Amino acid sequence: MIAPTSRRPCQEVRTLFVSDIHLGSRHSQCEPFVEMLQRCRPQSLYLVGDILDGWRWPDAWHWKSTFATALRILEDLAHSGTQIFYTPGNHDDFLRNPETAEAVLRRLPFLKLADEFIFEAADGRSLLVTHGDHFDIVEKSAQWLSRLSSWAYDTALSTNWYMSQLLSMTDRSPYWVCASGKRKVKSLIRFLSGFEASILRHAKDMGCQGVVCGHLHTPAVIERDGMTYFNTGDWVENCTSLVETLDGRFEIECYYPWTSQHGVIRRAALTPQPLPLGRPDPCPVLTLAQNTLSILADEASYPS
Ligand SMILES: [Mn+2]
Repeated sequence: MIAPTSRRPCQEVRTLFVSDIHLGSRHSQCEPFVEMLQRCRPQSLYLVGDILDGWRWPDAWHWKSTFATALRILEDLAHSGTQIFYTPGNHDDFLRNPETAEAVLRRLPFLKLADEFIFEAADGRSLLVTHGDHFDIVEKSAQWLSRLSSWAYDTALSTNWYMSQLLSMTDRSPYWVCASGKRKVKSLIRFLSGFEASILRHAKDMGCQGVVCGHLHTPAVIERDGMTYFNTGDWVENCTSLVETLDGRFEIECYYPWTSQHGVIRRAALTPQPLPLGRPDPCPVLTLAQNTLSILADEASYPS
């Protein structure tokens, strides 16, 4: 189960997986992301899509200086030996264009770019690493709807943020309403797409025993039919990453900045829980966000 763990100044880990940072969007939580990167020394780093938000380009493009800091830290990590893999998502799918990819790789030659990677875990399992939008039926069959909902989501994030400022709610996430709204929308997508089932089926076809993805913005670990589904969460609402420790354990870490003690980083570990047998599709996801929020609620009067 979930349990807060102590802060460590700089943690060496075997592998770090992050997704959905949405650099270029005004709602990207880049500061806690940079803080997390500075505290983590991974042997391998997987950028699991929607790292850059090309959909904001050019009109709504919002570049903060911390974005450049994040890129510089990635460069430093690469120079000190971290292998960096990047699988694009739907918001940075311009990287799926070979010419654009080539131009980006000229600037950032340390990146290994591919649509999917097969990752060998320390415990011997093979995990497929991919963003996940290929398994989102709305994204695949009605991209206009996906873009419309992305615009509506962005507007809702802004409204939520301004409301928080107006009401001086400095001790809670400025996106607390959106987090629950987005969960409902993404639950619908999961329901319509059979998201976890279809992505795990694909991973199995690829000879893997599990998958690491993003896209839904909901951190999760699911054990199902001998397969494991990891979702790294996001850096808009949840500020989560998936970590494989040096001794081969998988943990979802939360670097949640909105507590009454500003700047304090919370960290939490989640152990995969087997689902009860006979659950219909779609299965309920064990979400870190809800558990984390309840922990933070105890400590920092976070809204339930
Ligand atoms: Mn996505």
